Amino acid sequence: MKDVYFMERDPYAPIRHCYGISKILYEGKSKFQEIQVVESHYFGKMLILDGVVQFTEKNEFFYHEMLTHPVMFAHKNPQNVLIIGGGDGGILREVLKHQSVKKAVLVDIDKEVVEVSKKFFPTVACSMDDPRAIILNEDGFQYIKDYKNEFDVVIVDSTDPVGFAHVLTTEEFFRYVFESLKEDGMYVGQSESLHYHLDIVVRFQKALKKSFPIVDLYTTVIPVYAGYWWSFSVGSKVYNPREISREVNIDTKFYSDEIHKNAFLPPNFYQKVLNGTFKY
Ligand code: AG3
Repeated sequence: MKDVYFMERDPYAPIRHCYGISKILYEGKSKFQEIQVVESHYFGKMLILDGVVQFTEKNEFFYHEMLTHPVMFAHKNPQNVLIIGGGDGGILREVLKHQSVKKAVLVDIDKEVVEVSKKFFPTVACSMDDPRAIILNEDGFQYIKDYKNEFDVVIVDSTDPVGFAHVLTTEEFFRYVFESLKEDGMYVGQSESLHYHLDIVVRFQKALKKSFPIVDLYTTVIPVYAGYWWSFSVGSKVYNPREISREVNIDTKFYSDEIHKNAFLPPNFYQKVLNGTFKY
């Protein structure tokens, strides 16, 4: 395979990313989506769902650490954590680094993502056998409806909000998330690119504000996601997501207390972008 490229099509924006690859390691179709694993020259193995790169071996830790730790460290004592999506296990690995965690439930609709990740990405799916982890293959939207006042933190690690993942960005879903959280609970979800998907980010934030008294947004650089500059949306009942409430005492590659503080956008810019007075 000389000069062979995998081309990713962004589901919304007229953007194409191309990656030189040496091998297709797996191609399959689950009940929900197409699953591919390819070996790329620069980023190592990549997991691709419905044609969109989810993570790469080389830099998955940026996303997994940044979706997990800001909220986990803003919360004073996260013990019971729910992960919706995230069937590859990357978020679970990061959540279980926190000693306060007694139970982490991972609910991913697609069992095949879990199986493929265990086979091809052992360093990502490495915590599935932890005694504190419960792995369920169910619909997260239906699952969360049955829980009230149960979780300290809910993390949604979903694919782009098209197709079956769209429901995880609706006002109705955020109401269920709010109700499933304890009185000081926090929610975080990946909320797309501030460059190419600004309308989604704005819609996401507005929907969260309908349920949560504290809503914020932070970003980090992810070179394999369209726009590179990726956003994460937080809903909180009590804690200020910008403030770290415990010592950062876990082993991370990227996340630190300084990164945490700098990840949140200065209010001026952030408010203008989200209320539409700063357009670019
Ligand atoms: N889930 C979010 C990937 C979003 C990529 N979207 C895009 N490039 N348009 C990643 C799952 C990793 N556990």
